[in-house]
Amino acid sequence: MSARKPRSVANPLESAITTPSERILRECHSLYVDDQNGLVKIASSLGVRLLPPRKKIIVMIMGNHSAGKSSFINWYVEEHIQKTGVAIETQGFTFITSGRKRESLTGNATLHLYPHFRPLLEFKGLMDYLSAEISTSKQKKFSLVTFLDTPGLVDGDMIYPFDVNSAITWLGEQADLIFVFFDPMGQALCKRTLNIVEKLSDKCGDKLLFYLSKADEAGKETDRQRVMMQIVQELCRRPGLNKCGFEMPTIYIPNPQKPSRCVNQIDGVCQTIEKTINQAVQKTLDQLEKDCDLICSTISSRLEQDRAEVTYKKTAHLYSFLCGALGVFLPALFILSFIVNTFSKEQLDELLGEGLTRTLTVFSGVVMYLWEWIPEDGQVVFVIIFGAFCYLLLFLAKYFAGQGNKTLTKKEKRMITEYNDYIQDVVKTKKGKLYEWYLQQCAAEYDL
Ligand SMILES: Nc1nc2c(ncn2[C@@H]2O[C@H](COP(=O)(O)OP(=O)(O)O)[C@@H](O)[C@H]2O)c(=O)[nH]1
Ligand SMILES: [Mg+2]
Repeated sequence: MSARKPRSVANPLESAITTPSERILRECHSLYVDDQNGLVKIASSLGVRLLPPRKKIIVMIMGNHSAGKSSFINWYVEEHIQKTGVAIETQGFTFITSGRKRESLTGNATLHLYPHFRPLLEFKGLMDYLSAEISTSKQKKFSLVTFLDTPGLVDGDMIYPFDVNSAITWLGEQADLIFVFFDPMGQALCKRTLNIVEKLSDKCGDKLLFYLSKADEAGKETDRQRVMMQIVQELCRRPGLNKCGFEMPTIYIPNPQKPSRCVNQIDGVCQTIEKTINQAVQKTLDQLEKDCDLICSTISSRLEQDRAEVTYKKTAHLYSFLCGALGVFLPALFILSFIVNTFSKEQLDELLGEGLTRTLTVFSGVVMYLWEWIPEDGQVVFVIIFGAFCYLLLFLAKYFAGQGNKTLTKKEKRMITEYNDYIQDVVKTKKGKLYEWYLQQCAAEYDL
């Protein structure tokens, strides 16, 4: 029996299929989420919150009911994932993404997969209309794209089970690209679509792209031109959208059974997606650099602060020691002087020896001299004040001892220094390599 080769994650077949962009994004992501040395974990130990970068871009497709949104996604993925048809098929939001195994997820599972989208919970009633479809397809750039299919929009009496306008607007803000599909049939000028587009263009106009979908159904070239003019005019009439000069490529799903002479710019859509992926790779690498710098500067300021804290604490401890020593020494000397005074010189010589006796008698003499100098009726007051003064000294000693914030332990200091080294030596080097790789890929693409 021949032994089978063990399956490894990075088998040559898989690395041949994955594109450089995909690998760069994946490696960046793992630099953030690594269990041991992940940047998210390092940053959080320093009190800094980092979000791991996304591994894919999000393309939201919106438009009228029956504009061909779901059909476009199926065409891109080359698999019949989304139901299509003239009936209102897509009532909710569906994430369509690639994975190891074909799966359909419910709302809660979808949020688990996309934690960035947890705020969707605040849209009442939406959870029942949220789902995800995972496909094993690797067609085109699908392994780097998550499509977001949105409810078909219609005007009039249609009641949506949630606030569809705000939900689409919010999701559009999260997306990297927003495609708005207008179809040439009567529905083209749905008011609800225009209202949402107007809102989105205000907040994220740069990622908003318009397409005339199902262009093969528009009839003759002149009819298509008329439809386009009509849509563009309607768009320009909106105060929030009056930048005009809209570009509106015409696209349709190629159908070999029904060849059409109409120009199909659907490949341009794929190129737009690809361009956005490349921008995302670059953004992710730039963010990685920024996050590394943020962590390193946090570490150096933390160490700096710790050094200052240590110096401050040392001074405070010195004061504490001085006050404590005085607070004990002064009353001890005072009491000792009285005790010494009750003995005769011979008794002391015998008890303590000559040297010590001489020192003690000098001290005791000074204290007794000062004591006698105080008028008799003031002596009680003096003892009270003296006692209070010594108490104050002890109090100050305690106060200084408690001064200063917690400083870093040796272990903590070693750990954050190691983090710093790890980021400088490992992460930044890796980032440099990934960047080079990215540039090589760009160069290769232009060469072709
Ligand atoms: N002729 C033509 N029909 C299309 C095209 N795209 C979609 N359709 C048809 O239009 C109908 C609605 O499409 P669908 O994708 O469900 O639209 P959605 O409501 O926007 O998701 C379906 O019957 C599709 O077969 C296209 O490019 N050309
Ligand atoms: Mg649909």
